[in-house]
Amino acid sequence: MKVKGIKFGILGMGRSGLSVAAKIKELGGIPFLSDNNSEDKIPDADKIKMTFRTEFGGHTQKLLENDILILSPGIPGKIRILQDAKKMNCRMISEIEFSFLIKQNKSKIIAVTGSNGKSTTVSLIHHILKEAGFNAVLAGNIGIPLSSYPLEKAGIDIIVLELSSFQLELIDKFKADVAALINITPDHLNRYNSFADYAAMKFNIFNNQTENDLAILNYDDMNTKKYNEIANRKIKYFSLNSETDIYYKNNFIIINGRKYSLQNTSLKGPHNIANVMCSILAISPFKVDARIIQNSIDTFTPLPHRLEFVSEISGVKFYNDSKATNTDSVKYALSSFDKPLRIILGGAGKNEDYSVLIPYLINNAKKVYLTGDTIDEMAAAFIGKIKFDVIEDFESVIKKAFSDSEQGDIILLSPACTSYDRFDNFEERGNTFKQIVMGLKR
Ligand code: UMA
Ligand code: ADP
Repeated sequence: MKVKGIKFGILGMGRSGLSVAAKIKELGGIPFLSDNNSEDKIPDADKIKMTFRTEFGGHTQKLLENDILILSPGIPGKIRILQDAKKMNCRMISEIEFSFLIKQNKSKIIAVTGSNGKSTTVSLIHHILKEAGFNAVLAGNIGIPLSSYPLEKAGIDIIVLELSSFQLELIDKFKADVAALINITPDHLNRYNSFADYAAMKFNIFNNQTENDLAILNYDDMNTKKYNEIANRKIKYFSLNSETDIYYKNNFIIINGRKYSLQNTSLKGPHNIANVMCSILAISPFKVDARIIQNSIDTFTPLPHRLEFVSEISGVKFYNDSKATNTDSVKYALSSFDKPLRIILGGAGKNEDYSVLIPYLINNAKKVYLTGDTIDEMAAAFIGKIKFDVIEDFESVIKKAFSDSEQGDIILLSPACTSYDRFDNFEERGNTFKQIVMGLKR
């Protein structure tokens, strides 16, 4: 892609926007950054203004004076300025597409999407590849913009890329050598018109693949298993229940007759077995020694905020699952323990139907505690079906769950919602939970 001398209008001054603007400048292009937030709300606005041409407090027609628009993932396509841009046939791409277009051909891409399990899976893939000696980098929705790497230079063997549905919206030429779709369950329904629209974005991960590329699908997920339009490439399935290309049987993961043990892994729950299977399939074209794979499964440290054990106080165990921001991840959390738990639910909602949790709560919850902005919505879904306490304050809800507990109980924060009602992100919510728990210990 020619960048030198080209004018790029970039929407969003978050991680993606700033990273892609820096790359464009480095390659001789002319970036113009636009954000709908006012200057005082953008961190380091002074520095940004000194480095780039900018506008704050709204996206104006100035954006349309550029040759190409690059959208940060958080920018919904329906905003006014983008409607104008469409009418003018202005070229619009994502930060992922731009990065792909400047990348060295030799650097391979393993891309992973899904409603849940992306970060765990890409982190495990990256860990295995590093252990095997590849120069592999981890990028995308996990928090590191793809454009922040020296993609235009030789040296990167494999890019392990986590892709959200947002990042799959504006891709065109993007092609993954290996593309995996872990699952599709309701999420982000506040951005899309329907579940079908959301699911369609996820399938974009297979766009442009050819017979030399590998597509990985979950045989247990009705929404991905049935997908039969992805001809012209190799397809491999993973399953917890059926003997597919890779599967789970008698406590072993089996692929081509070879067995991997999960005896020493720190990952918890059946969903994580699926993530491990997906990871093994994803690295299969790269010929990694089986001993290295087994050793990597054994040594992988699970990411924080995903069913993370925090502490045990007076015989009560606390787990932080702050990254559980939709109902499906909460279903898996509830199925990952062998005894009923006290679960803290609630936060900022995404138009999900919370009643889908009822059977899981009946079977696996000792008591339910509702907090956050979704209190009314959740209470309306649960009333008459399950008992719950309502406590608005985050610290108080944790203390109440603890004071109700007896020895042997488990308290789990698994909110089924984003954190934006009270916190900047899921990490802040999870860290606050951990601090409060450690306070109880003291
Ligand atoms: N903004 C506008 N106009 C708008 C809306 C937002 O200018 O109409 C501005 C905001 O004021 C802000 C900037 O856009 O200054 C933020 O852009 P962004 O939301 O795209 O955030 P980034 O910091 O660029 O982070 C993005 C991803 N964020 C989202 O998809 C919302 C990060 O995923 C990702 O890690 C990062 O790129 C690097 O690739 C986060 C996320 O929440 C973790 N992802 C969702 C999820 O996992 O559920 C999809
Ligand atoms: P993502 O990056 O897709 O959000 P994470 O690995 O960060 O995925 O996990 C997010 C939440 O989903 C956590 O609560 C985790 O326990 C749960 N989870 C992880 N893998 C899966 C899976 N394969 N299916 C359902 N839930 C999962």
